[in-house]
Amino acid sequence: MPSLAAASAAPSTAASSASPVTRAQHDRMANAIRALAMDAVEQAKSGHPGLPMGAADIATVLFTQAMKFDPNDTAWPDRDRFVLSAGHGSMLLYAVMHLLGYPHMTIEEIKRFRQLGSLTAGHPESHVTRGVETTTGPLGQGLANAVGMAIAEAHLAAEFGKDLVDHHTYVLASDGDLMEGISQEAIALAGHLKLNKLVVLFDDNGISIDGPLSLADSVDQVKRFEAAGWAATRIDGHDREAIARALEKARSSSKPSLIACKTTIGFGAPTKAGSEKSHGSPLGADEIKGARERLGWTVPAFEVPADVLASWRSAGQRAAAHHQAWKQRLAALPAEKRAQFEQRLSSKIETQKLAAAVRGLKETFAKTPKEIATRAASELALDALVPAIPELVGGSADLTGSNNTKTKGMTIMSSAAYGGRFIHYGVREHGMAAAMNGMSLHGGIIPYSGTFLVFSDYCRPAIRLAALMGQRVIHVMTHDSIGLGEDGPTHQPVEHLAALRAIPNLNVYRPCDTIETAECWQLAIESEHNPSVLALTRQNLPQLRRGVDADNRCAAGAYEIAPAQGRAQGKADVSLFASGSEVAIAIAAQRLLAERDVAARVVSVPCLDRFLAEAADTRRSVIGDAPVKVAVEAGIRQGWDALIGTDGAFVGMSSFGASAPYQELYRHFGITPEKVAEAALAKLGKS
Ligand SMILES: Cc1ncc(C[n+]2csc(CCOP(=O)(O)OP(=O)(O)O)c2C)c(N)n1
Repeated sequence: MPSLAAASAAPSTAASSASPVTRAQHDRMANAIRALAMDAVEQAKSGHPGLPMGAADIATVLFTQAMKFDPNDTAWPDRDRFVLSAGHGSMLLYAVMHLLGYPHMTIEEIKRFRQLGSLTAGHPESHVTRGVETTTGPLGQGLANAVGMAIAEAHLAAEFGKDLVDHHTYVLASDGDLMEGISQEAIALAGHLKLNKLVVLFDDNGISIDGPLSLADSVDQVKRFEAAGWAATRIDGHDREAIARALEKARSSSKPSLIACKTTIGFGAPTKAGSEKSHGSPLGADEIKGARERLGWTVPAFEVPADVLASWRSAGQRAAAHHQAWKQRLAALPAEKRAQFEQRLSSKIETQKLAAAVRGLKETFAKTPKEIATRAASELALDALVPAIPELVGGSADLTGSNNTKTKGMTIMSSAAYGGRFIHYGVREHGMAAAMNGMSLHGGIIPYSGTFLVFSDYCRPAIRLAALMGQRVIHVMTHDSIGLGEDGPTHQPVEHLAALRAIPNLNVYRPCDTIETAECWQLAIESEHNPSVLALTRQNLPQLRRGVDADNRCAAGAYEIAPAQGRAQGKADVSLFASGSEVAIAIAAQRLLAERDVAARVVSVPCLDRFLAEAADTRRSVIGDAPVKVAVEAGIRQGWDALIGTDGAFVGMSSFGASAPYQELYRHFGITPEKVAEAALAKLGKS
């Protein structure tokens, strides 16, 4: 094992069980975290002091001896990642960042804990605070994000080599994190992929909100992790040397590592330590006074003694030389490889390559129109996009053949081949979606995945966080309506499009044919700060777009795909709005209406979210001023009133589906050209 001297030169690969500080120094450094957490929570009159006080020893050893990072460059690609999965303990992270010398994490920010516009939100928010690696709070998500980060590290290391990519991902997880179901998916995937640079420190304090953990849980976590293929150990989480030793061992493990650290929640608080009373509310003045006495902390609130701060600040600089050496290695690379790496980590994709690939697809589809399902069109799109966009890493939650997310050229990512670009996530939709967030946060990867649209419910908490964080993750969700047929109502999404559209900052695409599918893929890949869902059909659809449009017509979210015949642009008796598989139905209805001398126009709405974000003028001109408006979508009405108003007619679903061949279901539920035409005629008083 490398010596202590080596630890300061190259902290990524080295640490020593012998601490560089004395026990007394360590205690004072850890107590600085405890005091800042107590003080900030007290001042905010809200927050969670228990975890930061209990886990202060773990954090002190981790950040001052094991981790490599540069407070002055939070975007350094080869930094170790730290994920505070138990986001309620946010003051732990803020205190550590302040003590280490992250320039923006000033004492003023600590004093503004939980206040509007501060960098110290109630739970850590990566989109608000540089140096916070992911937004946590919903328990279990951070742990699963970290699995994605470790996957990204392994993948990029395989591609670019360990000279550029060689870092660890550390997680602090609580009882709550490990009780959440998502943790099982994450742990199993990490064990299977042998992500040996993932280290989970479990804050094993035996307390949650309701009281002792024994009220609700009796899992042996060490055995549980071992069963999933992890190296797992149990230590005293207040013993700095045991923590250092365990970390050192974890770093040389061939498996992911769990270190279960026995701690006392609220450590130092005279009456509330070891009790749920310290979990989630200010300790109160008397308790804080008592804690200060016990901890020997004599300075006033928000103050840190100069010697303690100096120790922390010097720890913050431990990796400076390492960072410098990394920069030199990068600079010494052949220009092309360096440019490739910098491009990959910049999160700026090569838009010209993307545009060329999409143009090629549109030309091919225009030349030989195809009547295929949009899931199949998506596969054709991916055949062109995956080679053009090296950031794309695909996968599926055990529905690869149904989701069409694996292109012919893709190889599988495994513990023997991290360079593979397709991940078999197993039947783990939630873990998959959260791991995708982690990959995107890590950088260098645009993850896309596959499952059925109905199982978006199983992914939803992670998709919501992707939207909150503004992460580019792409969910291919096929079998997007009753059009999937015989599998029946358990598998037929009805409310899912509306439910996903309700998530701010998420774009839900539902293309109507091959060309729209290619365009929607382009938009999803270009959306650097939005997650996307591509809702795709199982059943074949006619190709409605025939020419090659230079523009991406889906970009505005809605456009007139079939103008009213014999009328000036936008002038019509009826406007028909539809998405996906129902656009063809609307066009057939347009023909039926023409037979009744009714001029109807059809507006395709591949992305309602994008459309509603357009300027009012654009929206008005696309919606048009036809006196009758009808929307048709094989889902619920919710959301469509923004186009058709409360007076508009809606043809779609208002109940669960049923098990039958899909053509019969469309007839049974009245989603047919005839019913659309009837709805329009009724509104015109012509029925
Ligand atoms: C998904 C989810 N459910 C519920 C909560 C509310 N919550 C916050 S912390 C917590 C449990 C606290 O116990 P533990 O995780 O052991 O943290 P500790 O008490 O040790 O700080 C709960 C239920 C949450 N944040 N996320």
